[in-house]
Amino acid sequence: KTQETVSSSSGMPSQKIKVSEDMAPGSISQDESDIPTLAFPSISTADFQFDLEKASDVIVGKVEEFMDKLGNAKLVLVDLTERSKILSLVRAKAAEKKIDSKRFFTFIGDICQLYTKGGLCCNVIANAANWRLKPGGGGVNAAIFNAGGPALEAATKEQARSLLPGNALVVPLPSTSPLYSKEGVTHVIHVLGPNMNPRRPNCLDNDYVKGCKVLEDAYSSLFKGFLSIAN
Ligand code: AR6
Repeated sequence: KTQETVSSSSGMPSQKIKVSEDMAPGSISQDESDIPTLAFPSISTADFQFDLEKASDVIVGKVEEFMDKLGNAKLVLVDLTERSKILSLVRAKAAEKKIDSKRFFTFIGDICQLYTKGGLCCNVIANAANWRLKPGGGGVNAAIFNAGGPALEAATKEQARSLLPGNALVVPLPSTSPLYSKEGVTHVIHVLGPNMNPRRPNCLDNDYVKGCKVLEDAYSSLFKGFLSIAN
């Protein structure tokens, strides 16, 4: 028996997510979790102060580029509130380009609780990281490291100690991490985007030629990383 419809938000057709009523709390239905799904936040557009119009062009452009490599895998852009400007911009531009809304859509919710609060199974989540790959610092990075617990921190350290702008790092999540056991997340992909905030390291001083290139590289690395797990 299935119930519950979670609407992604207005603009694009809403996603229907099946949640089985007789499932054990916290367990994940087989059919949904079989489909490789990457949930990602909009890289660089909050603390790193990247222009939203430009970022939305980069996101939709990169999604379009990776669409035919995806197979049955899905990409989901996530933000916390329905007032999210980046989600509206991306939805409008994706609709204009007629991007398949079953394989790319937006979703409102905490990226750390997509399954338990939103009924959306995502086996991979992306993080808008800092160059030291350290927990804290606010934003989605603090939330993901917090939810992932010490197991995520240790697994990240095993892979690398730092990240260059435009790069992504795939971290397999140990099953001891609550993100794995509660949310069904098997991998976290840390991504370092371009920074336009003068109070953060490597500020690009409004150089959007460089900035857009670095953001494009960041999404390419993220989607390639995801495909390496999905395929
Ligand atoms: N779930 C979903 N989306 C979120 C969440 C969440 N829990 N929290 C924030 N967002 P930001 P950046 C959205 O600032 O601009 C950190 O301190 C948010 O609304 O997290 O790349 C790091 O340590 C926005 O759309 O990342 C870095 O130093 C998006 O996630 C720096 O901030 C990204 O916002 C990175 O800055």
